[in-house]
Formats: sequence, structure tokens, C-alpha cells
Amino acid sequence: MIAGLSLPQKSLPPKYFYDDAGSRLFERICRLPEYYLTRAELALTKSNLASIARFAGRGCELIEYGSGESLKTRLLIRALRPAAYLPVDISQAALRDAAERLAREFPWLEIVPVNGDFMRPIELPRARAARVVYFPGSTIGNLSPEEAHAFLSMTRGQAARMLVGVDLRKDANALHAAYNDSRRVTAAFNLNLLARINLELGADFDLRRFQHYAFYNAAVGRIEMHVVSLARQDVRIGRHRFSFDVGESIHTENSYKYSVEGFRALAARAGYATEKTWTDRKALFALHALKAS
Ligand code: SAH
Ligand code: AVI
Repeated sequence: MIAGLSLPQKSLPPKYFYDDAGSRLFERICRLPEYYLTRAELALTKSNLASIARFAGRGCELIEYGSGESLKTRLLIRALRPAAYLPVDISQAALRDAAERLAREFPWLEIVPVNGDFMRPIELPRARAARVVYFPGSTIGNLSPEEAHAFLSMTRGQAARMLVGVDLRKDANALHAAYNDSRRVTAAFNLNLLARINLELGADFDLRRFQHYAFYNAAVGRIEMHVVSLARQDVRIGRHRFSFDVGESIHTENSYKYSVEGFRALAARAGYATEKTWTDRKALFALHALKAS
């Protein structure tokens, strides 16, 4: 936090959004009319479930990175009957709630929750069946292309097959609406980061003096989220003091959007061949089936 807030463009990694309150707010985002991503990926998964299951293979061990509430995973679990399901998430609350719900719904399933940061080496139990990595939700878009490359190189060492959900490049207005919803849930999600810093690090951010700001940066194909200072002000975190000018921002998240070809090229650089890509008719979302090449 201190390092990020000391940069010329103040910047914090998006993984810190997901405390208990942040995970709940994200679940509400997924149900917003403007946030098409979750619905599009769910529908895409439902309508191609048989071929997705053929690619992944029944009886595999399914590792899901950034599993959250494991919503789409239910479809895969039913179709694949995996030998084990390993949800990996930084949010303890999301992981616990999802594991409890899944255990009730699939009493036959071995669930091995792993609480950790997927950008760092994570120790997983020894594999007892072929492993498949599942990374839905376009969470890969929250990584820079360099981080995404490093992440894909890491997963390639864990499993020969991977399913990745990726938000597609599209009309800037649709993207803008998805990250500036009318109920202001995304704004609350963004500002919750400051509330979390107050709570956990004893900082004194005044949330009334910061505002959510999200826009589509078409030149690089990403939504950028910022919290913008509405006043000239100082904020303290312990013995550190940070000054804000009016209009100065903390860059809190990138959400990269990829064309089908753009994502395939990224995967290829990390050593994956794309066996199949499923997209919906409105070209909102893509699900890529990758094989280590
Ligand atoms: N896969 C779900 C949730 C996506 S939200 C879906 O498709 O709806 C992103 C999830 O990734 C959150 O649950 C968040 O807690 C988790 N996450 C974000 N950064 C992470 C990191 N660095 N390591 C582990 N989990 C992370
Ligand atoms: C988790 N991730 C893919 C979401 C996204 O769309 O980038 C996080 C999010 N940020 C704002 N709204 C949703």
C-alpha cells in the first residue's frame, strides 16, 4: 500500500478489493443489469457444456483460480464429475461460503479450498488425476499483459489443459455502462478499498472526499478504475502521510479486453495452443480452451 501510494501515479493492486465486504459487493456487481459479463459467460458455458466437458475430460481434478462464489463452476462440476475441485482465492470469506454451498450441493465431491494469492507460488496438494485449470470471469483482464503471461506460464506447469473466460473488446458505451452502473454498486466496490485501508491499516481516508471514476482507454483496450480526490487533502496511514491535489487519483484496477486473436497470441507466447474458442452471438465474451503446446 505504502509503495503504491508513493508512486507518481498513485496505484494499488486490485487483489486488495476482496475483503468480506468487497467480495459481497462484487457478487452484487455480477447481478447488475449493466454488468453483462457474468450472464454472458454463464449462457455461453451452458450452451456449449457438452463440448467444454469433452475438452476438459470427466474425472479430472479441477483447479479454479479466483473462484469467488464458484457460480459457473457448478455447471462444470455437474458435467465433469471431477475427482476433486480446488478453488483458489485470496478472499477467505468468498472461499469459505462457496465451499460450504458446494459441499451441500455436491456431497460426493472432494473440495480442497486454497486461500492464497495466485500471483505468487502456491503449494497445491499432489495431483491424483489429470488436472485442468479453470480461470473464468475475465479475471485475467485484471492482470497486465506481462502478469498474464507470467500467470499462464505458471499454470502451464500445473496442467496441460486450461479454460479461460475473457471479456471481448466492444463498443466503449457498453463497457462504460458496465463499470459505471446506475445503482452505484461499482462505485461502492471501488471506494470499499479505502474503507478497508482505514479498517485494517488505521488510515484516515474520508470517503466523502473521494469519487469513483472508470473509463475505457481504447488505445490500450482496458477499462481503468480510479478513486479521485475531490479536494486538496492529506491522508495518513500510520506514520506515512500522502498528499492529494484536487482531481488526483489512485489507479485501482485495469480490466483488459481482448479480441479472440489478441488473447490467442498472448496464450501462444506463454506456450499454449488454442484448441477451441466459444463466443456468443453478440460477441460479448469468449471462453478459450488452451492446450500446453
Ligand atoms: N471466478 C468468479 C469470480 C471472479 S471475481 C467469477 O467468474 O464470477 C475475481 C476473484 O478473484 C475474486 O473472488 C477475488 O477474491 C479473486 N482474486 C483476485 N485477485 C486474486 C489473487 N491475486 N489471488 C487469488 N485470488 C484473487
Ligand atoms: C473480477 N473482475 C474480472 C472484474 C472486472 O470486470 O474487471 C472486477 C470488477 N471491477 C469492476 N467491476 C467488476
